[in-house]
Amino acid sequence: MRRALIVVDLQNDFCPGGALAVPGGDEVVDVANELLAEIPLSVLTQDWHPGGHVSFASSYDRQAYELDDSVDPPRVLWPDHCVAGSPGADFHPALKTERAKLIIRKGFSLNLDSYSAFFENDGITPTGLAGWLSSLGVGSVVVMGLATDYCVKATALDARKLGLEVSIVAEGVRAVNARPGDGDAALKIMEEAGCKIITLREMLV
Ligand code: VGL
Ligand code: ZN
Repeated sequence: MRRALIVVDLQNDFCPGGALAVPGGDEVVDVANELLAEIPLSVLTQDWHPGGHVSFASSYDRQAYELDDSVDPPRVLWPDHCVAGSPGADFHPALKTERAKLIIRKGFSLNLDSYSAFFENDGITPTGLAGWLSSLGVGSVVVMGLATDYCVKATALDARKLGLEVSIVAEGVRAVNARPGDGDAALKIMEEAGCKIITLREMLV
């Protein structure tokens, strides 16, 4: 059974100084580069939104990080981030993108967000990643990146739903923590769904 690496959203806007900065987000780039050297079949995801995107607080004249509870489940409204083609949407400059075999862009529909690398937030519109992995005989994925409490969680949970073995590299994830503890809660939910939380060292032996 083949194994693949999924590196989630290591983009400038999710790193310190970016529009939706995840604390310590840039610290995981070295971890990504090590894993990209180790695991030949690798995918980078790239959050890639049109201006005026459904997830942007500015689309409603609301404040960033406000909770929109007019939808079920309630969603966080984000600062404008990862606008397609903008510098903030670029990968972190130190990420060795040349090692990756596939780049999956997500969140490009104006009225539908996509946290997961597999399905948009309607839960059914595929990104194509599941087909790519299954056509290559991948049964096991290693997941890392940003952010633990949103796109990493959604990606890991969808991978489990698709029947994949999932390992999350502990040093390779960082959380937004819009509410304190969100990152730890997300790790627990992933673990309960059958994801293994492993260290980089365990991964490399
Ligand atoms: C993400 C919020 C909005 C993520 C993307 O990569 O976790 N979070 N867009
Ligand atoms: Zn986004």
